[in-house]
Amino acid sequence: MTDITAGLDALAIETPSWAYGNSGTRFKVFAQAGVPRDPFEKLADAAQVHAFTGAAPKVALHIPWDRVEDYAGLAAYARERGVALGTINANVFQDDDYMLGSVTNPDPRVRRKATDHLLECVDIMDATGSRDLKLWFSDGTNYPGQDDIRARQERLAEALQEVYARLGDDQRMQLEYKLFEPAFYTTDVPDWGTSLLHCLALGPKAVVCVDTGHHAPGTNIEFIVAQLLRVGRLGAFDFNSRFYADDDLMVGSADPFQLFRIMHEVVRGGGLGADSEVAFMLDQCHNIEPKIQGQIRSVMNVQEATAKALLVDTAALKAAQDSGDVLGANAVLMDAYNTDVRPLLAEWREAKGLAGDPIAAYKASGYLEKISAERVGGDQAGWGA
Ligand code: LRH
Ligand code: MN
Ligand code: MN
Repeated sequence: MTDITAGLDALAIETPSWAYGNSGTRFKVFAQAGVPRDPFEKLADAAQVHAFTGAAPKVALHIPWDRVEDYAGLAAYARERGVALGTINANVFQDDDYMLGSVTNPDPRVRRKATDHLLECVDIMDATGSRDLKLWFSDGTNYPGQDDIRARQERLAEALQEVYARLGDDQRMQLEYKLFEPAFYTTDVPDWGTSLLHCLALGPKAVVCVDTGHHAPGTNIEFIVAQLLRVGRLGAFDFNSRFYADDDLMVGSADPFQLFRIMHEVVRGGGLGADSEVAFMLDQCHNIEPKIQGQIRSVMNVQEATAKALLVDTAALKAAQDSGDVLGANAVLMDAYNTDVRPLLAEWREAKGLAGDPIAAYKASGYLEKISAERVGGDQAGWGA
């Protein structure tokens, strides 16, 4: 139990500010009562997730969705509510200028504008005390011949180099990849290999972000996790679930077994613990589910997968593996996965003075009723903004 307790204590999940606002698909954004009207209210909601789970102490921002005058003030506001500001997510995908790309655009003026935004995000990190800058580029092409694939890589490398040089000693750059969408023929950072190549060229402060929804169906994500941990370049997760593509559903909802397998590799590779530098972030869009409750559920799902991974009898697993006992090794892993860890997690929470059932406690708190009455006219998600 002690190892499991220590492992769970070490698990700090970062929730995304954009999950608290209204969001939707390209077909419809469904407005919900009580959604935040500004970044401060998003932080207040994120603080509720931490208050009820004890496991979500950080909140990631997305710029410009969370643009404010005074970022140090925003960080202070977060601290007053018991949370801290985490990763700064840059946004170079929602401007008319970026139709043909941002940092890989053939037009140097557009590239300059995009790179300047990334540099501005580092200024914001200085003010908020954030360690990580997360970069995801929607850049790519839709048709063969549309642009020079290799030239786009050179432009990307140049922009990344400029931003990397601006990072402080304790700051990092996370390069997120995504197979496709919105570009459908080539994407400039489509996979972990491309991301890793750029990171290796940049230096140790550049690390890969694995968004679990950004792969081809059937991709073995835990293999990628194991590889990146081996070379010290797994910077972060953007956790979510998918049935088809980048569905952004609650993590652990579509495939809890995959989440367990990923967390098993994280534990195996030293990605969880006091000296780990892996950021565990959620990147979800709650379209039809209540926002705060959806985040609480996701945090609980990650905790459950982690507790199961921590339960793996590593000595028995190694003995079975070393002796070529295929079924025995598989059984060790499945024993852990098939354990009901909910009582153990309730105990872990109660030992911290929290309710054993965070969802029930949150629902009973009346917070949703309170914000629904107080907040009128909230509509800034990210996607709609
Ligand atoms: C892109 C992405 C990226 C963005 C977020 C809103 O699909 O995963 O992380 O910043 O969605
Ligand atoms: Mn993401
Ligand atoms: Mn995504």
